[in-house]
Amino acid sequence: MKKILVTGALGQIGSELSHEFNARYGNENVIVSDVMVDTKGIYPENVFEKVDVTDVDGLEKIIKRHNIDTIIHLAAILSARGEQDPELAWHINIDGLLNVIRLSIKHNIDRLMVPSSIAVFGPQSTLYNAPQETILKPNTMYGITKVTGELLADYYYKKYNLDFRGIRYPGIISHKTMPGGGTTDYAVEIFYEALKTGHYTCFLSSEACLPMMYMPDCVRATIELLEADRTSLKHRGDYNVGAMSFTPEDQAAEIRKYLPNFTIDYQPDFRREIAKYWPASVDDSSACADWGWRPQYNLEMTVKDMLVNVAKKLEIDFKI
Ligand code: NAD
Ligand code: AKB
Repeated sequence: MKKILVTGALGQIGSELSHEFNARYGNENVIVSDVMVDTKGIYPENVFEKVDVTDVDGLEKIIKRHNIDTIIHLAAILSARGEQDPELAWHINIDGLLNVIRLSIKHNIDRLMVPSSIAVFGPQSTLYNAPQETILKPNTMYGITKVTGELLADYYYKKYNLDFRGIRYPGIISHKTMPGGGTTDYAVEIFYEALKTGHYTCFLSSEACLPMMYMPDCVRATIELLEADRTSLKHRGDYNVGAMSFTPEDQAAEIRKYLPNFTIDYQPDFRREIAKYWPASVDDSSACADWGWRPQYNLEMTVKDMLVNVAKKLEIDFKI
């Protein structure tokens, strides 16, 4: 890995992962890109390229200009926004991905990393300790694009020897960049409302139990898989990774340990139907065996750290 291109670098995951890449590989070797131009001061020390991943020529110019040999392709439309505009989700998640794959083969890209999601599971999947291999027939367009991405990873690995890797991320919790249009976004929003108003109205139902992960674990998992020895990997773009699972009620109870007056109520909307067929937990034994995955953050540690950092961001006086 000499020169890394990150697409979708202004998003929730990209904006933290790219900084870890800077620390690890040198900021001169990390080219960050997004369809948005406003970098909001996130990348003072990187070359930033504005590109739409559905524009194959624009992407190719960047790959050639910077001699890119590794691509972390994060640009995507997430689940909730994807249900509001399914064709857009297909266009960006699949046409954009095919552009990245096409150019990876043409320019001999050494390693391509593309996230998958717990959204690959569906009504016919085993939803408790969801296995690495199970029936994948999701009922959202986002899930369909993620299953397609996983199948393309296997296909291009076998037919073109493309080193394509990916993790089925759970819902990611973080405090630097707000999540963008997902079903698990509630698990981040709740901290802002708890601190600002002491109350949160949740768009999922109280018993919706979903797998979640704190950003430091997400960044570490991504780097561990990226750097793993190719010969030890038995899967390509679809590693299950687990960290913690909880319902909105569990999370509210944990927040109440530090903000005793915090209240939550429920006004479920269309996102409840999305969450209903996502797993409560995942079996990540393949990730553990193949590249040594071990989570570090549980709900208690995540809630403490989030409250402290969100309070700092909102300039609210709060101490644990
Ligand atoms: P995000 O929505 O926060 O960021 C996506 C970024 O992609 C945004 O900055 C957006 O401007 C950019 N983008 C959108 N369309 C684009 C286009 N046409 N060309 C270039 N850039 C474009 O998403 P995220 O949470 O950072 O997710 C990154 C990846 O991880 C996605 O593939 C997502 O499906 C996956 N994932 C995320 C989570 C999570 O909880 N955050 C969970 C599972 C999987
Ligand atoms: C979403 O809710 O869409 C994402 C995901 C789990 O893929 N956070």
